[in-house]
Amino acid sequence: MKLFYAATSPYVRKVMACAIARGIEGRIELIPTQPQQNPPDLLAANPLAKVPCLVTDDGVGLFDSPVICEYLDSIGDAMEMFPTKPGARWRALRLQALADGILDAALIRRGELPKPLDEGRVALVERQRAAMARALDVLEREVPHKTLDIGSITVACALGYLDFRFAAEPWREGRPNLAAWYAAMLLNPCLANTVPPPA
Ligand SMILES: N[C@@H](CCC(=O)N[C@@H](CS)C(=O)NCC(=O)O)C(=O)O
Repeated sequence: MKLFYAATSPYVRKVMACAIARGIEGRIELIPTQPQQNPPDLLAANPLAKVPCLVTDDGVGLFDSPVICEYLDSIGDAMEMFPTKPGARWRALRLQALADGILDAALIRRGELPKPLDEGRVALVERQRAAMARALDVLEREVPHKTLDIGSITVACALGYLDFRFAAEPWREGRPNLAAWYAAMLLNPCLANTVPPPA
């Protein structure tokens, strides 16, 4: 398998954390990629020109991160990242969606940074900021489970991204339960070994 990869992408981190948790990271060849430059081999595998994109041994290009992570769950026989029992499954998928939503909002905000902040952009940035804050408040009230699965891994990757790119907005303030949960989660090798490089 080949993974179009950018070291700073939180979605790539999700994929690598799942691969490590399942003990199959050695089967993935990493292809460093700058998606904004539209490299032809990435476009051939993912017309959306985004990372992560996994090319299976059969040559199928898979995207986006939820699909790739679920595919990795079908390989090998280690602990599943996508629980099958309904209660645990919906809990994990809901958390994944919430944390992916934090990341999506954070990336929109970063994309707006270099542009002149006219009224429309101020409103857009504020809407994304508020969505992130509300989602973090939900996580503080409903602290995730400590078991490793796609839900807890995605939340940890989202919080790590906030530390990496939004250090000026300390999410731990007023959220002691979530902060303690995150510190404990970072002891897992799949998260400890995928921390983003220094900004
Ligand atoms: N929903 C996608 C998001 C992927 C994504 O936005 N990746 C960013 C890097 S963090 C990217 O490749 N951006 C390139 C672009 O939008 O041109 C996923 O979960 O994989």
